Amino acid sequence: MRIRRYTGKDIHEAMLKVKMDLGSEAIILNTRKIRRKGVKGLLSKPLTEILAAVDDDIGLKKRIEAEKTKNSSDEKARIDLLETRLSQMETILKNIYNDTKKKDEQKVSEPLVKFENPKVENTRPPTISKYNVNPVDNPFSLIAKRLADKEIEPEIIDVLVQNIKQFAGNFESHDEVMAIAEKVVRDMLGRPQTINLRNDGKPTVVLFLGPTGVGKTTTLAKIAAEYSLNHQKKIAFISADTYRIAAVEQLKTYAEILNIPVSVIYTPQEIKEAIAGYQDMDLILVDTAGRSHNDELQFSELKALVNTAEADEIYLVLSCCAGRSACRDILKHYSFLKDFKLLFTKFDEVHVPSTILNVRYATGKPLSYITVGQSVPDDIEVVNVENIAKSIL
Ligand SMILES: Nc1nc2c(ncn2[C@@H]2O[C@H](COP(=O)(O)OP(=O)(O)O)[C@@H](O)[C@H]2O)c(=O)[nH]1
Ligand SMILES: [Mg+2]
Repeated sequence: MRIRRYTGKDIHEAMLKVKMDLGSEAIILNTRKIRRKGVKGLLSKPLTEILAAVDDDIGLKKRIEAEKTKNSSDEKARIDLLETRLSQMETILKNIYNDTKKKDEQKVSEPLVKFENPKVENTRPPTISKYNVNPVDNPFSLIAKRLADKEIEPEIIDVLVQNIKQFAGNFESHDEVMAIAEKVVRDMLGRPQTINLRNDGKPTVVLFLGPTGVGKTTTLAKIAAEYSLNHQKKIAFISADTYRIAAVEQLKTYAEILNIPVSVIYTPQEIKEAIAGYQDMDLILVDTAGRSHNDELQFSELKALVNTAEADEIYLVLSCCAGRSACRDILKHYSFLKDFKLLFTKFDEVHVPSTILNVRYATGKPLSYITVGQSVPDDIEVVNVENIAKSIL
């Protein structure tokens, strides 16, 4: 890690120096205003000083970045190819299923498996599985056990295993069933959706809600950096988190670094005015206070804010670390929301992102971004459902 100080006549000049010297991977540790020494300092405007750091393995990071960019341009072609292959695979699966079905007409007794799907039972004659020696070896039971070990809700396991069976038919090789299982989990996770910018010249208003400490403010800054630095969009922040002075200060610090205007509102009614003041912006990101679940007054204020803001999009921000019962509790409190997307933080702090599947199933709402560390602006990605399905299974 290398740490250096840079000064400039304003934040832009100082940031430029940071970028030229340390590159875009630099992390900003602190910014402050300083004066030149002596009489000259008293007469002139204060300078901006930035304390910035960069990891020494920056070369490695660069290579990873280059690889990422290459991959994303190839991605469309890859998805097309995969989709074609998948539909070919489905046809082959169906054919083999029909063949096996005929052959199995005379065979008897099916091994005892949990999560039997009655519909499949009624329409399909009993079969003998290669795995019928011991139910534990049955791939469906194995999958069910794995999911249960990973704290996936029992109801979800039930649905998943039914679907896997329906797709898998009589496929019995472990690898084949696992490949199908992954596809079923991916389908359940759905396609992630990101911010959809309006194209009528009006700003897109996006609200971030969620419990205290999940990472709303940090995430807002990451998204703002992405849209302002990489997409050249004009961004404004509105902070509705006035419960803690530090919360507003935190947002203001990011705003200053990114040169983004901020307005602070103290009552839900003020949001209209704040939005009206930013009509020349492309994107307005609204930070809110995490509410204590038990404080009904705070929640009714949050509801009022949601109703008054008439935001284009709402993101419910949740931590991957939240356990099953905590999640249920949180979702109950935010059940007044109609349309929203799910944004998960602290992916880097869990081994298996089971919470993502549990919450996705419980709400039926689309996934969006995922944050993978504390670093602003780097540690945010669009959810990769392939990776999540793999690690859940
Ligand atoms: N490990 C980890 N920490 C995070 C992540 N996102 C945010 N944090 C940390 O979580 C803490 C609370 O973040 P903050 O944005 O203030 O949360 P808020 O109260 O929801 O606004 C801070 O220390 C952040 O650095 C993440 O993806 N991974
Ligand atoms: Mg905050």
